[in-house]
Amino acid sequence: MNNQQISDLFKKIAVAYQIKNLPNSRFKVIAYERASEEIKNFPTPLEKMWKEDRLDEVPGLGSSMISHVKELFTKGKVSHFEAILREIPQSMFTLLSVPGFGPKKAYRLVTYFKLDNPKTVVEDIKVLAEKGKIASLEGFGEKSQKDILDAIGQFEKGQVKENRILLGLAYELSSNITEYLKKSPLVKKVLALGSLRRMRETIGDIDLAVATEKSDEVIEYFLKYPDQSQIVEKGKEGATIRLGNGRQVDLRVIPPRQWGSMVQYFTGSKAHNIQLRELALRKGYSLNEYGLTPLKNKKQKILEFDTEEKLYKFLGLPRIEPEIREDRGEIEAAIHKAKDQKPGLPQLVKLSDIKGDLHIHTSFNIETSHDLGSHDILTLLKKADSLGYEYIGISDHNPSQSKHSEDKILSIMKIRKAYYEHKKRSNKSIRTQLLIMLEIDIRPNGDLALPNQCFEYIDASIVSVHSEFRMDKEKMTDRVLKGLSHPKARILAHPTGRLLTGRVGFELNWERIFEFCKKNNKAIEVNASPYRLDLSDIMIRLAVQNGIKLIINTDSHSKEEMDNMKFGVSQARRGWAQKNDILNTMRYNEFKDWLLY
Ligand code: DGT
Ligand code: CA
Ligand code: CA
Ligand code: ZN
Repeated sequence: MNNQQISDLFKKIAVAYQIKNLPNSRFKVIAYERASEEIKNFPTPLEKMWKEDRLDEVPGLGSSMISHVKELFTKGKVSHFEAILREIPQSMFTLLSVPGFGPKKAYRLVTYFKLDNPKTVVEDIKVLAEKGKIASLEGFGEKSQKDILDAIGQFEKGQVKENRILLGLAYELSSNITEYLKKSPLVKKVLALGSLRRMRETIGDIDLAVATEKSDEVIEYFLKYPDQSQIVEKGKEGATIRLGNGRQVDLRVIPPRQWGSMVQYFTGSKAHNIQLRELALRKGYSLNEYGLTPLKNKKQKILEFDTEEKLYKFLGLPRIEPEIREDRGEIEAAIHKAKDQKPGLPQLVKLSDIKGDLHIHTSFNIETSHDLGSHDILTLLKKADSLGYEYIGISDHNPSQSKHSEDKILSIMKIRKAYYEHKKRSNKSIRTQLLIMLEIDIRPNGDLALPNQCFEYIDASIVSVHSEFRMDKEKMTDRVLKGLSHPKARILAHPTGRLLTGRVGFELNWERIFEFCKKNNKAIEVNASPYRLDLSDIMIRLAVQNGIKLIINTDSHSKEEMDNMKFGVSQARRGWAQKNDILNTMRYNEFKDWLLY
């Protein structure tokens, strides 16, 4: 079984617990849903982890789950799972892939109407709804019967509930394949396309293109990729495989002279391509992956483009950066630019513009109620130096208030400052400057979780919400603004608290937040962790339009995570952010002036 299949199985178990509704079901549901997400996003096949006796390294797997997974690999099934699933009709799981159907609704319908054929269940429900039989069911009604028919209509057009992985994982998987492909001397160029090139926060499948004159050989070589677990499709111009973890990879091969058209087409987005096709039609061509085909003069040959620049130029546009090819106004902006009118396309911020990272956790134990980092200050400073950063901010979580007296916290904070300063002085070869910061919880009443006399021992602070997410929007806004109003609170970190693996995050009144930040010179974080990417691209765009200053931070808990900066920068680019929207593109002296303001 590959990771995708195990993830699906775990999701089924979560659903089964939800339906059973036993006293402790609620916790099981949450635990299995979380594990299902983690497994789906885990880069290594669980079977390999099992063989190496490393299942305990898979996040979200508790000890009982580990024993179930072991049983799965040794016996091919799990008796505990079979017992749970026994009373649940398989047909309801089919129904769950239709948008708009949750476990309770699906279970109610299949049991009430005794629909136990997974192959016909969707059609059966449709017929019942058309006959008006569902509306009369208690708790359903006309409206919900119509919604069901609409949802099935969409399902029949091919829309299923989304099954996507995090950008961070897709990036890693695709880098490995790219590296493999580059080893073949026949491969001239390799590029990841689709949503991955556009750096969307989640990815459906991985698309890759190779430029070569020897397509057959390259396709054969691709099919021998060591982590290939299944060949889904093989043709003259490409192939599709499945990886060990179940994820699908589409490869296209193309001669270099058509490279530009091919990568443009499969970078998408679909919506962007549709707009571009309109422009082509107006010039008398149809746009496809091979080039521009003349509409009238059929004898005229197809126009080929070896670079994207040339293709865009032919259509009267400058090349548009992949991250903003979403049909969110980029083509209009590019046309304006071409006519030399404002506003044109933005000069998007680049990874190389970043001069520092202000949200990094160390292993120095200040007894917080959250997690520590796994590396010490010197290791992190060296890593920062190797990234070419002029400065970093160490933002450990504040010491736990429930476990310590104020005096104790004060003494911890003094020791911490002295320790960091000593360590920094001890290694003169590190050029990166150190800012001693702290990530402070904003408590439900808006107070910061640090006694006031302790602020003397930090340069500045990041503030963030880590508890009590379920609050009324305006109350949550009051809470955040009160926390941010402390003079040393400079940055609001992971502003919505969302997790891309399933936590929606809380709502804020953004008009009030933006107004406050502008008036009081505060910054909002773009958290680069692939699990968060918070703010989202759309919110970044809104912040930029409102003139809000942003900071891109990795929220690293290890030196390796400091490489996640690229994911934050890509989201900022997707939000049309330019260099001067991002504070940590400033040189050290300028940044320090802002921070210590
Ligand atoms: P994903 O895989 O769901 O994360 O999203 P994408 O954008 O990678 O979509 P995918 O893999 O279905 O297709 C890759 C690109 O190929 C897509 O962004 C645009 C292009 N493409 C695919 N199908 C069509 C189509 O029917 N019309 C047009 N114009 N472009 C298409
Ligand atoms: Ca794709
Ligand atoms: Ca694809
Ligand atoms: Zn943090």
